[in-house]
Amino acid sequence: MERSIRTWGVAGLAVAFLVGMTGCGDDDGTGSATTVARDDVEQTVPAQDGDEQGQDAPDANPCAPGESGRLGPPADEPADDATPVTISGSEYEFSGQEALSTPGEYAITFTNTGNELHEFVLMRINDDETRPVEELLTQDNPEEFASEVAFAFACPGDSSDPVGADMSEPGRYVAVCFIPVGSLPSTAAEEFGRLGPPHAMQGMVAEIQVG
Ligand SMILES: [Cu+2]
Repeated sequence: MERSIRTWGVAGLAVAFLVGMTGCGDDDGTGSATTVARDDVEQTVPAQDGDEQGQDAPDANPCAPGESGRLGPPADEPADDATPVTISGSEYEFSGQEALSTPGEYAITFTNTGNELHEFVLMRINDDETRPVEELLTQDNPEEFASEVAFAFACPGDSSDPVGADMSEPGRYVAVCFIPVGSLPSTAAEEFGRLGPPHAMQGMVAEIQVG
């Protein structure tokens, strides 16, 4: 599957969240949500420009009362014979990802058991990439060493629709959450650009060896 990588790397981590949010703002979600290519992201939100990030805040908090509870483009439908798996996210860790260690097609339901907003970004790391995940997280060129496999998002106490994840190719996969620390359903949209570091920096990242 060819999909743009939302973002990667410390400098642009919060951008992943903001890009997704912008795509599902105050419209009705009829196909206008898009995945923004890295170059576009960098143009929109210059790295090292923290004072300016507030101006790129999303139109709406997806978990505020009356909002959709959804983030980003519609999920890829799972294959009919995909194995259902539930992954949980909370502050600040994933659980249940061991169920993904066998090569195959999965239908992943992401459940948020925490108090903050959480996302499940699943990437496959290229076979020729040997650096540890901790080091890869500091890079800002993820398209050169990884590709996106699946994306899901859930508000506190809620679950995503099942999303298809083709993990039939053995290798190193990584699940990561880029949502900034302090993201609550009550957080005003304009505050998202001024919140803490991404959850990944607090440990919400899990390497999954498949095969
Ligand atoms: Cu998170």
